[in-house]
Amino acid sequence: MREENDQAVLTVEEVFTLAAEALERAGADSHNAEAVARTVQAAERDGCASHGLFRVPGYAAALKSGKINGAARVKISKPEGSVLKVDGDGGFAPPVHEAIAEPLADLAKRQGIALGALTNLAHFSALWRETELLAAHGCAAFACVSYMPMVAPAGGKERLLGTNPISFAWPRPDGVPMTFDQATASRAMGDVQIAAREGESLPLGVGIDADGKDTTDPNEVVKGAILPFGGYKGSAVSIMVELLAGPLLGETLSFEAAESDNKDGGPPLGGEFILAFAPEKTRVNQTRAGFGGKDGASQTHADHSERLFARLLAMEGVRLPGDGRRSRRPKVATNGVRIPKPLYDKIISG
Ligand code: NDP
Ligand code: PYC
Repeated sequence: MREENDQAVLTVEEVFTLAAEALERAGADSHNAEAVARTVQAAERDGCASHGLFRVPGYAAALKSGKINGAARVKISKPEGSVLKVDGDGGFAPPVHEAIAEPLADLAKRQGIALGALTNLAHFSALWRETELLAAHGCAAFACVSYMPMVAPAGGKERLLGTNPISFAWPRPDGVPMTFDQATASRAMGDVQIAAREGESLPLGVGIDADGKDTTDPNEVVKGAILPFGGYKGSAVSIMVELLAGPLLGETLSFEAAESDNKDGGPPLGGEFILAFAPEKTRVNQTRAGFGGKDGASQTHADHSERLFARLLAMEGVRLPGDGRRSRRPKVATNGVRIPKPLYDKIISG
């Protein structure tokens, strides 16, 4: 680590070590600490400041308060039809994601589609890691998770919904999936908190203050609520996430998670909904003309989807989601990962 202008500058390798050691000091065993550190490292490698080292103090607080089991071992039940029930043993989500990718993909390849019904885990990271782990096994994947109330539903003035992210990954022949991963709020809370830390203002329409009035001040939004993305449409998607990650799995809604949380600043325990699809099982073998193939010639799902990606990329100004994140890697590798020195000190001092 070197210091520059009140920032700590780290290599991507140092990010892993910093995170893993902090989590072990806070009480996690190496299995859990290293899995979380891989997720933190991947976020920083891709320039996702809101879900990298920024989250380590929260992870550590949840370990120290005893809310999270730092020695958790994922329990994967025998599949029931297309459902794979997974108990996170009260631990963090990343070790669960690493453990289930292969069995969930295998189940999808047998059944066409498989639901990873994840319960009793704490999610505090970006979701693209779990959908991309499944894409690496040849599956398309969708994941969503709720959190604690931070978002006012459309028409409302008070927080009720989580920032409730959704991620989708589609495997591609070159091994680099098309992935999107986005909060269903107009901003992730992490980005609102970082804007507050940096003294920046937010665009109008991102959030409201505690009195329900529009504000551009992130400190006021932290006390009030973020608005859903796209008005009532985003609000509807966020409600769907609450239902899929909560009642569908027998897990908490965001407001219930907050009611039982000990408010240590770390993530609450809850559920995560992950669907894996095996396109080779779900697709009709399409040999008709009109889908880009020659009449009578078969076409795979991969050939077919590449037609869409080629059309998209042929348009000026269009890029695929996920490519922005990957394009940041060389710059991060050259310039290093930069975090405020007070955040570094907080991570080191535990
Ligand atoms: P962003 O708004 O930064 O990005 C959303 C998606 O849009 C990304 O897939 C991004 O791809 C894509 N995108 C952005 N710009 C373009 C463009 N010009 N063309 C095509 N695609 C584009 O994400 P959010 O701020 O909503 O969320 C940030 C992170 O916070 C997510 O990783 C999310 O999982 C995490 N989060 C986690 C929560 C939790 O409870 N664990 C809660 C809320 C959020 P690219 O990355 O390539 O730019
Ligand atoms: O940035 O909104 C957020 C968030 C909540 C939980 C993890 N990240």
